[in-house]
Parts: sequence; structure tokens; C-alpha cells
Amino acid sequence: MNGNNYESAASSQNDLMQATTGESVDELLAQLHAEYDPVFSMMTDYQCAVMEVETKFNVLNNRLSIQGEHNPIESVKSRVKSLDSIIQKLQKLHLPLTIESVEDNLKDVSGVRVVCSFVDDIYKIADCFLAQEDITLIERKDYIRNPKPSGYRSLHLIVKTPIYTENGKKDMFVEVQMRTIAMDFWASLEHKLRYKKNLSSETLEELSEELKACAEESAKLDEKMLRIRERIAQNA
Ligand code: 0O2
Repeated sequence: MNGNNYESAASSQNDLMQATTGESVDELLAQLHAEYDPVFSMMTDYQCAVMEVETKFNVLNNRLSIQGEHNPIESVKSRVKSLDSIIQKLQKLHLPLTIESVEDNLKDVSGVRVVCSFVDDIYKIADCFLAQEDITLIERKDYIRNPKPSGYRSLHLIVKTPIYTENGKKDMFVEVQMRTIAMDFWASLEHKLRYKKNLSSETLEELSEELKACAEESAKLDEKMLRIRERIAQNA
């Protein structure tokens, strides 16, 4: 059995059945540790990467709030992709089901979502974050200036950042999604609606058009709020 191969999960269940009917429990535990510890270790590394990046944004928020009048960041949320989603993505991409394959090919296992008050805060904070010496930009997708056909808007950054484990330094990929409150509101609702699968293709098409119109309205709202802030700053 290959400790790096998720396919071993099914056969371990069979092993458990055998162990309860005679085989030594110690042997079974040793086998389970050998198979699952590398997977737990990988998931913990991704959790650590998320914690490092989350802290960087919280620090930036505190620093920038003492210079301006508001906290530019509304919230920082994070998630590590579930093992199920990781395996599904590897299968979809016809990639081997191994830890090495996850670490080499999947760049969005660690995800951090930064919700900002205003659109210009997004670019300012992104610049400050990318200027840090332990952050390496791998890929930048600006879906604010170039929204997706669905209407989706956000700034996506794939970065590499080190974590320091008991075995030394390890570089990790992290996907950062930066958006305003309006963009986040739209994306959350659209995400929920996309999973309503029992709609006819005609209704789905109609709703997609409506959602796109909502995205355009929400972009206008972001622009208006930014102009109001600029007027307040000029008058202050
Ligand atoms: P989850 O659960 O949010 O992680 P890939 O990441 O490989 O699938 P691609 O094109 O490289 O594809 O990535 P993309 O489209 O730049 O960014 C993917 C992520 O952005 C998605 O992650 C969503 O979180 C978000 N996203 C992209 N397009 C849309 C959209 O039209 N609507 C909404 N609501 N979110 C979107 P996942 O993996 O789909 O899901």
C-alpha cells in the first residue's frame, strides 16, 4: 500500500474488519498511522499556510486603520479544501491521487477571502501584501477590471509563502480572493443558486441573465460608494 495514495482508504476498512476478527490491534494502528499520517500532515500544512496569510491581512488592517479613518478590511475568512474536493479535482484533471500531485498541481487548497469596504482598498491592500518579502506572486487574475461572463467580480492572487514546520521551511501555495462587500454578497448568493439543479435549462438561462444584471447593479453601487467617500474626504 502506498501511504501517499488516497485509494488505500477503502482497503483499510477491510483491514479493520479483519483486525476485529483476530489480527492484532497494534498492527492495525501502526498500519493506519503509516497510511493516514502523511495525509493529516499535508492538511495541517495547508491549515498553517492559511493561518500565516490570514495574520498578514489582519496585521495590514490594523496598520492601515491607524493611518486612515476606517478599517479597510471588513473580514478575513479562510478555508482548506476538503479531502473529498481535493480528490474530485485531481480526478477531474486526470492527475495522480498522491500527496506530491496535490502539492505540485493544486494551487487553491489553502484559500483566504478578504472582504474590503471599497474597491480602491482592494488594490492598496493587495500591493502591500505582495510587497512582503516572503510572498511570491505566482498568478494574478483581475476579475474586477475583467469580470467573468457570469458577472463574478473579485481579485484573485495565487501566491507562494513559507511555513516553518518541525522539519524546516516549506513553501506553500495559497489562493487569495479579494472583493468588496457587494461583490461578496453577489458571489455568495450566486454560488447558492448555481447548486439548485432541478431548474429547466430555459429558467437557468433566464436567471443567469438576471444574476448578471444584478452583478452590474452591484458594481455601480460600489462606484457610487467610492465617490461618496471621496466627496467626504475632500470636505473633511
Ligand atoms: P470554492 O468552493 O469557492 O473553492 P479552478 O480554480 O481550477 O477551478 P480557475 O478558472 O483557475 O479554475 O479558477 P477561477 O475561476 O479563477 O477561480 C475559482 C474560484 O473563484 C471558485 O472556486 C470560486 O470560489 C470563485 N469563482 C469563480 N467564478 C465564480 C462565479 O462565477 N461565481 C461564484 N460565486 N464564484 C466564482 P471553486 O473551486 O469553484 O469553489
